[in-house]
Amino acid sequence: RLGPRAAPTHPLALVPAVGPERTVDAFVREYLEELNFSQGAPLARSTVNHQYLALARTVRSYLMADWLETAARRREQPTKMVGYLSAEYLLGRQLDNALLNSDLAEIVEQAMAALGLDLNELRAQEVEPGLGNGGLGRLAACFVDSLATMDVSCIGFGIRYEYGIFTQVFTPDGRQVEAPDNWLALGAPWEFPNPDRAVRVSFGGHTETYADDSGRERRRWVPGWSVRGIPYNYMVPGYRNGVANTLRLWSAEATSAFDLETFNSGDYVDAVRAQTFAQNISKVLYPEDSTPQGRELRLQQQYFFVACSINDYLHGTLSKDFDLTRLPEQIIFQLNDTHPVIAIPELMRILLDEHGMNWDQAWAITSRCFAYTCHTLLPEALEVWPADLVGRLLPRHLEIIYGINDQFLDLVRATYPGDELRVRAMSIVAEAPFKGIRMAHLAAVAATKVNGVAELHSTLLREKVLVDFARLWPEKFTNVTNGVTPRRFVRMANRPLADLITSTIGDGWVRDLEKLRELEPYADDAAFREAFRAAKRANKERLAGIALRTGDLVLPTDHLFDVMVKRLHEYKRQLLKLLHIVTTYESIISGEVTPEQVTPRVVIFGAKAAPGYRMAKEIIHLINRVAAVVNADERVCGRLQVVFPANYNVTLAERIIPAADLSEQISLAGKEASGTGNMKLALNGALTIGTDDGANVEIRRLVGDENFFLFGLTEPEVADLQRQGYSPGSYFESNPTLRRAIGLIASGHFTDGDRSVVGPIVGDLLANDRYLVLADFQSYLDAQARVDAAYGDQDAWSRSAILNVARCGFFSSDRAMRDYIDRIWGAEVRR
Ligand code: GPK
Repeated sequence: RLGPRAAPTHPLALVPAVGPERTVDAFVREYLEELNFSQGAPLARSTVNHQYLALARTVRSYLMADWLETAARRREQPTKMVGYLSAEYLLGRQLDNALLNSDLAEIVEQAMAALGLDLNELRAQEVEPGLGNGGLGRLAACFVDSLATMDVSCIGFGIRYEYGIFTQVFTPDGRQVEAPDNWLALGAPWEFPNPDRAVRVSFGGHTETYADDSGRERRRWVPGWSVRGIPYNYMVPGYRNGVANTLRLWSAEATSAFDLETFNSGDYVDAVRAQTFAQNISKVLYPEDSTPQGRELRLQQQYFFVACSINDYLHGTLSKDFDLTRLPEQIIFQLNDTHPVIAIPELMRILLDEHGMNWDQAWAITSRCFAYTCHTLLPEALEVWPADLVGRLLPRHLEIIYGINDQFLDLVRATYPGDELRVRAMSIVAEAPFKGIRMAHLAAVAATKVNGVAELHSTLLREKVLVDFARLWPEKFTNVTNGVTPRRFVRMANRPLADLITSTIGDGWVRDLEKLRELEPYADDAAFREAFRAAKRANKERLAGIALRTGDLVLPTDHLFDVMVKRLHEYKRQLLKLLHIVTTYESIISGEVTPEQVTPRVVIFGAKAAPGYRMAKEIIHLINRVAAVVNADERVCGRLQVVFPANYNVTLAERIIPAADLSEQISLAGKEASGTGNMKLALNGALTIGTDDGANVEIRRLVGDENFFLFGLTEPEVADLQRQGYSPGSYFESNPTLRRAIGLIASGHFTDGDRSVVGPIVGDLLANDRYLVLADFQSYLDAQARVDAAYGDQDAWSRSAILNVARCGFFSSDRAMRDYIDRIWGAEVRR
C-alpha cells in the first residue's frame, strides 16, 4: 500500500538525523529560516500568528530527531505495545509542554528576546486543542505524557475533531451560550498529516452467506458506503529523556468509491456533497460529559476511529507475515470507557472474515487483546446502543455481538442453572425499554481486565454496577487510581512552587513524585512556610491580574481563594457551593454578622454545561446572577466575591489551580468515580473540603484527617437514606439557615425580582433533590466554619498545605501507568 521505500545511497542520507544545535544563535537562525522560508513572512512583515507558528515549527524540529529515533528503536526491538483507544484527548497548549520536556525553554526565551519578540504574546496566540470534555479526556492526555516519560511503547489513537469542545460565552444576563471552537483556523503547527497511510472504513449495507474456495459456508459483510480515515500524528515528548511517542488522530474524508457508489452520476455538486457527508464524521466533539445522547453520528465516530486504529496497527505496524495467534503478545488495546468498545467485534470480524479463522480461534485472540476502564457510576452514562441502529450501521458487527452474547449466556446458564433473572440482568443485549446493546457488558465479557479509577469506585463497580460479572470473574476486576502529570500541572503551571521545591529537595520529584515526601519536615520550618506562602501569593497575583484584565474585579490576594472548577453537573453539586455563598451573604446583609466577622473569600467557579442540559445551564445562570449581586453589594465590603470566568479549559486551569487555597470536591458520595482536579489542587497546595467520594477518600487517607475538611453522608448512608425514601422538604423545614438561603434565592433577590427564572431550581431542590444537596447542607456549613477558623491561623494553614503537597506524590500519572503495567498490561510493555 505504501510503495517501495527509497534505498539511501548518498553518504549524507546514511547518517542518522541529528537535530539542530542547541544554542541561542542556532535557534535564532532556525527560527528566521522558518519564518522566512516556511511562513513566507520576514520578521518585519510578520504577524503575531506567523511568529507563533514559526516558533512552534522550530521547536518541533528540535523534537524531530527524538521522534525518529524512538520510532526506529521501537521497530528494531519491538516490545508489546499499548494501543490507547480514547474518543477524547484534552491536551491543552503544546508550546510550553514541548519547551519543558525538551529543555529548550531558556534557549527560546533568550532567542525571542534577542529578536525583540515577546514570548508571552506568542504563547497567548496558541489555541489549545480541546478535543475532550473534561476528566476523561484530560486523563488520556496525562497518560500518554507519562508513558512517553517512562519510555513505554504506546500509540494514543483518537479523533481529530475539526471543532473541539465549544467555546463558552456568557450573555450580559449570565447565561451560557456556545460558540464553535474553530481551533484549526489559524494553522495547526503541531500536527503531521499522513494521507499516505489513509485507511478505508465501511458502514451500512448487509451481510450474506457464501461458500469459500474450499466450499465452506461463511458470512461476510457487503458494506453500503465507505470513508477514508487520514491519520494526523502528534509528537508526545517524554520529559527530558530523548523519547517521543505518537498520538494518532483520525480525520474523515470521502473516498472516490464513496462518490461513485453512493452519489453516482458524476454530478460535481453531488460529489462535493459526498465529501461533506464523509467529513461530518470527524466534524465535532459531542459536548456531553457523562450523559451520552445515543446519536447515530456518535456511533459512526466511535466505529470510525477504532476501525482506523486497528487496521493501522495490523497493516501498518505488524509485519505482513505476522502470526495473528500471537497478537496478544504484541498489543494491548486499552478501552477508555465504552466509547471505543465497538473495537471488540471489529477485531473479531477481521479475524473471522478477513483471515478465515473459526470462532474459537478468533475469540481466543480477541479476548486477550482488550482491557476496559470504566469511568462512571451514573447509570445514564453507560452507553446502550439501539440494536436497530447498530444493525443498520454495522450489520456484521451486530451479528458478531449476538454471537458473543449467545456464547456468554451459555456460560451464565451453565454456571447458574435455572436463574433466568440473572441471565437477563447480565445479557449484553437489553430487551427493555428498547432492544439495545449494553456496551459496558460487552466490554466486561471480552476484556482481560476491567478497572475502576479510584478505590471506592472500583469497589462500587465490583459490588453494584457490574456485580454479576465480578462474581463470575473476580480475577478480572482491579483498581487503578487515576493520576495527573506533574510536568504540566506543577512544574509548568506553578513555577513559583516548583522552583521552591527544587531548591529545597532537588528536581528529582518531576520524574518521581513520591520524592515530595522529603518536603514533610519543612512543614515545621517557619522560613519554608513563609516561602511557600510567597509562592502561593505570586500565583494569586497572577490570577488576580487576569481577572482585572478580563473583568473589572480587584481580587485581594490575602483573601481565601476558594476554587470549584469542573464540568457543571448536578451530582457535582455546584448548587451546594452556591448555597454556602448565599448563606454567608445573607448573614451579612441581615446584620447577623458584620463583614469583618467573615473570613474574606474569593470564590472562583469554572464550568461548562452540556448545551442540552437544561438544569445545568440554569445553575450557571444563577451562579452568575448571585455573583453580580454579591460583588456589587456594598454592605459586603468586598469580603465575599464570586468570580466565574467563562470558558474554563486546560489553559485556564493552569492559571486557577496554582492560586487555590481551598479545593471544593463536594459531589454526592458514590457519584464521582475519581476526580482528578482534586489531585491537581492538592498537589498545588490547596486544602480540600470534600465528601467521602472518589479519590477524595485516598487523598484524605494520605494527607491525614487533620489536613482535610471532611463532611457529608457516606456512600452507604446515601444508599440507606434513598432506600428509606429521601424527602428534601424535611431538611428545609427543620433548618432555618437553609430556609433563609433558599428563601432569598426564591424571592428573586438575585434576579431583579423575577421569581420565575429561579423556579425550576428551587422547585427541583425542594421536590426531588436527586443529589441530596439539602441533606448535606448543614454538614457542609459546619465544615466551612472549620475552614474559616483554620484560615485564621496562617502558619497552621501553610503547614497543612505543605503536607498536602508532600503527601500527594501518589497521584502522579506515572504511578498510575506503573499500576496499569503491573495489574493490566504486563511487564512485557517495558523494555
Ligand atoms: C466519566 F463517564 C465519564 C465521562 O463520560 N466523562 C468523564 O470525564 C470522568 N468522566 C469522571 O466523572 C471522573 O470522576 C474521573 O476522574 C474521570 O472521568 C477520569 O477517570
